[in-house]
Amino acid sequence: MTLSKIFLIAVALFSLAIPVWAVELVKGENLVELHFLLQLRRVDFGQSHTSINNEGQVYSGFIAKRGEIRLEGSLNEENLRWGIMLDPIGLSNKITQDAYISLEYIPFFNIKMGQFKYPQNLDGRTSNAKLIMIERSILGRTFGTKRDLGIEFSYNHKYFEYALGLVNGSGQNNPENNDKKDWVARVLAKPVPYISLGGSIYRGRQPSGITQRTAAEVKFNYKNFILQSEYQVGKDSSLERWGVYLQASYQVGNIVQPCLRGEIWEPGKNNLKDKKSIIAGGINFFLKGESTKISFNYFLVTEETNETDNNEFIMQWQLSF
Ligand SMILES: [Ca+2]
Repeated sequence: MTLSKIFLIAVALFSLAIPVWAVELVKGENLVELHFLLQLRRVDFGQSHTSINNEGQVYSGFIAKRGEIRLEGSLNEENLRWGIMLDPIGLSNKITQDAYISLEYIPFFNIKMGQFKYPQNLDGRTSNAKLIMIERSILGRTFGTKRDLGIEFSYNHKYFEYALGLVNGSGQNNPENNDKKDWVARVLAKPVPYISLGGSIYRGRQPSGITQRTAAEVKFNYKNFILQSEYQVGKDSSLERWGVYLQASYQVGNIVQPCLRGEIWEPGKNNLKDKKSIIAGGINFFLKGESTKISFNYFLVTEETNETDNNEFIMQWQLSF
């Protein structure tokens, strides 16, 4: 066990002893909040020793998936916000997740600079603690949930939401690798409180070739019922990939939430008959709020050709405040 993991477990135990959602480290004008997310899993998959959800995992077993420690605060009557987020459990080159300063002086025009998750698709934008299924869709994590260094202009209004970013394009914790900057945007309309619909795009040029993404998304959230769907196509040099999914969930009281998702994913558009269809079903049992829970998911994976035994069962314990 590495020192960083021992440190993380110490933080987790310390945190469990504090019965509040966000810990105020410093009182006064310069308030600092501590947030925490711990995801621990038992994963079982078929004889093929390949997992669609846990790349590089060859054997079934226990996984410490995430241990995110987030510090954030604001100055000047919340016109200036800042945040850093570390994950000592993750890969060594991914420990620093977020590091940003955000200026919120101009109406409808917040400006953020640093490293952060840039705006791209709905599943990717959903924070790790608030995911309904244990794993994102393949579309969501292939094209979304990516971080980079750059600047972002955004605003979240009752009737609309936009985010426009300019980023290096070289990815999280990587130095810039060419003179080109990539641009990215996501725009949503919210005509009524329970519907949001919109899309996102990414246009960039890497040393290896162009990067392009185009996505459309819709979310319907009425009382305890959530239905969301999105489509996205992406091009990296000559590799073209696309996916589409539909996900539904219903929360019964404050205790239990069954969820279901169907997805089609094509990892290489130029290859014939390499599509996968994934049907995932699960249930969440809430222990405190919606972010501290025990979840069970089953993934039924069907290949268009070369069917492999890679169906997967995941149990996850998640603590978050
Ligand atoms: Ca670049």
